[in-house]
Amino acid sequence: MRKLLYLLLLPLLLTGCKEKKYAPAAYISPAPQFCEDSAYAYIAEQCAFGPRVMNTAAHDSCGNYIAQKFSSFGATIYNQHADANLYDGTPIKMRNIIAAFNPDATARIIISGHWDSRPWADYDPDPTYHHTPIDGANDGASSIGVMLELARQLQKDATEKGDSALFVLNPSLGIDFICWDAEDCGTPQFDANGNHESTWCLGSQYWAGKRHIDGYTARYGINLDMVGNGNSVFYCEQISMAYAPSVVNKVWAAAHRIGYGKYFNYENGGAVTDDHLQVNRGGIPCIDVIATDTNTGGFPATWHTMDDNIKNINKETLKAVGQTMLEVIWTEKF
Ligand code: AHN
Ligand code: ZN
Repeated sequence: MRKLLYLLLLPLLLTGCKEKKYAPAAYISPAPQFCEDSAYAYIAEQCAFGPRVMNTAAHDSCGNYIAQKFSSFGATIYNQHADANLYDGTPIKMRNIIAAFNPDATARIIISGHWDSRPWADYDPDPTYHHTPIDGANDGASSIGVMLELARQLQKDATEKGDSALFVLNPSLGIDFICWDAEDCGTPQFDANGNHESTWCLGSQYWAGKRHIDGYTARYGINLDMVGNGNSVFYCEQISMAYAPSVVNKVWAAAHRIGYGKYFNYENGGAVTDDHLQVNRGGIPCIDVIATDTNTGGFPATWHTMDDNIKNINKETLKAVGQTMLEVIWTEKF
């Protein structure tokens, strides 16, 4: 009886070996390694200016820093200066910063995030801080930190290939890193008149109506928001799914291919009023990669609180998002 069992098992074992031998090789990504330490350093440098609140010296100095960094990585910089008004009528001076790689390529993608920080910690558990500006290490600086590291990798790749071309990876692909201003000065909780969607995303609203280059367009956009805290997961955001489901799929599939499926969950999330909505309204399909807190199911625990500072930046989350973005860029087939 026992002998018979072995005999029955034998072919099974053999097939097992065979399958292993001819199993497809593990996926090897063509992308370079995203350096999360580097992204972290760019976040710390933004925070060191102080809160990047509209109409402040810290804001303006940090804007110069961001433009100078992208420029040092070989990008062509476009600035969009514009006037707008806060929810209460206060006039503000905005600056959208656009860093273009391969500026002459007609097939372009946008990678964006906002660079301003919220003027009020109006969700802080301690009400005495509700009128205090926040560092916005996660809410603001994390997206720009990841984008700067992506830009550094583009330059590094061109240099290593010994090509004088700025962007040798794919000559027909152009990338625009867009740093939105005035995203986060939407109506505060303490204002009795209530929240209005139009008070958020002022920089991207302006750009949707008037591009930095006449007639500018892009194939698609990926907006990053709050990509730097621990306990973060990225669900398929609903406005993204309505306007740009194939872009969601492209990014989520890239993450799963390289082992970051834990971070990029295929389940549906909520709908978030964010800069990607303005880009979509402007006619370019754009998604939002925005964190949900794994503990609460809401925005990250530091959201609009004094705790949104460099101490709560998590390098593993930066790596998961940054490496996924490199995978998307390096496998784009235009
Ligand atoms: C609203 O709260 C209306 N939108 C969230 C967008 C946001 C704020 N992202 C970061 N800060
Ligand atoms: Zn915010």
